[in-house]
Amino acid sequence: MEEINNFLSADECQQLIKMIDANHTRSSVVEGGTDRTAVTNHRTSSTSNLDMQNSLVKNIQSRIAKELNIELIKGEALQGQLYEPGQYFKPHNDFFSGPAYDMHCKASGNRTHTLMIYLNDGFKGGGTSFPNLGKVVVPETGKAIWWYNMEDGKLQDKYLHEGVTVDEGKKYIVTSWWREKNWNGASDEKLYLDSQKEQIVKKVTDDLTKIFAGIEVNAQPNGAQIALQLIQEYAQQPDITQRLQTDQSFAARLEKYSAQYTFQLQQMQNAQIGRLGTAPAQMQAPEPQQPQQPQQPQQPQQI
Ligand SMILES: O=C(O)CCC(=O)C(=O)O
Repeated sequence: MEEINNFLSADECQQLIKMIDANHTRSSVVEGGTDRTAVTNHRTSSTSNLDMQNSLVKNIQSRIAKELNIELIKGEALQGQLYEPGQYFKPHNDFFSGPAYDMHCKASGNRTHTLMIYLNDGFKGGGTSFPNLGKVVVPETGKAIWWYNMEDGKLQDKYLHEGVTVDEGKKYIVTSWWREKNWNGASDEKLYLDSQKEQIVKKVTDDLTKIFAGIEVNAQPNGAQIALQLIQEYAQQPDITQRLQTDQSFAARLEKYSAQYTFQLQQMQNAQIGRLGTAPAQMQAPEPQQPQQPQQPQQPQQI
């Protein structure tokens, strides 16, 4: 792991803090062993998606690429993170594995490097702990640290890290992740959905048969785009259109099923731009009772 003092000036840090203050929402993680992004007790901070058109943000992204000796196009959009008193990010790795890899890496590849920058200091607690290295980095305004999430093509567990609880004051950082290939989140998602399509079509077709037969069913945890298209095509069939007009409970079952997918689609879009909403009945992402000490490959990953 490398530490670079004064990677940003105090003035640059202040400007970024202002951007984060102006726009942040509760951070999310990919739930361990799944492809789902959710707000959980594993990470209680807030995230701000920085405006990649802003000249300062652009300039910082270029300086990071230079520092890491990596092509600019491989960088994900920069994020700011804010920790208020009592907030933390439990131990995690930044690379994706298992279903989360399928969801987020099919086009862009995995995360090879992480660089984070402390925008302030003077708060209590809030260091960055690397338990496998036996090291805790003390935040200092403008300091950057970076490490490899992959070396020689292999995922590196040694950089497991934790944002330790902030006891007093506020902690602001910027996080920056870099990929094996050109970063393209939309293509990652599309390739994933294509691979899931056959399975989703079968499941939704089965669900629609059940709804027709009077059975209430809930949406599957993914595949919203495909499902909504199938539902629309289904509802436009003349016999179904007619039954929807005359059978209210059938219409209600189909409407509820469809609304769950609409919500899911919004959640996916919101996760990409850093906002999360409240699920309709049956769709609430479960908060784990007790955050577990993460173990490979069940570790949550941030997104
Ligand atoms: O807040 C920290 O010190 C660590 C942040 C972190 O682990 C992350 O955002 O990935």
